[in-house]
Amino acid sequence: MKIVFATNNAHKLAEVSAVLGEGYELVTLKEVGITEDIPETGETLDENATIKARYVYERTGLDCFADDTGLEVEALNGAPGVRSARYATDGHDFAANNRKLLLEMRDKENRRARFRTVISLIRGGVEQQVEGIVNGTIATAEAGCGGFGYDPLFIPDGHQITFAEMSAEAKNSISHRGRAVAALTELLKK
Ligand code: ITT
Repeated sequence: MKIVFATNNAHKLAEVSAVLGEGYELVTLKEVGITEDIPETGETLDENATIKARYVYERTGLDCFADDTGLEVEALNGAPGVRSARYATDGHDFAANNRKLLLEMRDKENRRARFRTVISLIRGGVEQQVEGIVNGTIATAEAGCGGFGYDPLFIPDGHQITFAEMSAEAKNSISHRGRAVAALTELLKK
């Protein structure tokens, strides 16, 4: 089954295709002629996932899905949340975002956080949403070089290492995105 995944993030594309597995051919935005950044103007992850999926559907009429992900830190009242990509700068500067997060967390005892992924699927013109959550804590220093984004600072519950220190398979098996894509797979089977 061919389906468009509305992302410009190559890391996400790799993670999602690994979890979706055989039987699904992910089509990229470039392949359907969308080369501009899709504006993420929503105030919530749910809104942004919807905006991205509708943007693609309205231009192509193809079945598609989009995810929006945020890191929600308890001691920062849920920040960076929906602004996770643009926490430190206007762009997707992972290193600057991690530096800012460590700075904001320097005197915080409560280091609880979660990653939340919302996926909006539009199939046959009908829209559905699923989500995936992983709880954990923010490390006191970066560790590991796998994954992307905030992975070097996120220690999932039940583990002593960050997502960036795990193999891609290990991260996918417990991550927010892995869980959301598992729910997406169930929707696609129906
Ligand atoms: P698209 O909108 O093109 O899909 P994006 O990078 O903007 O790509 P999101 O808005 O969903 O993706 O994610 C916001 C930021 O959250 C992202 O830039 C990363 O910094 C961070 N992030 C998302 N998923 C992550 C993950 O699995 N591990 C660590 N950080 C992640």
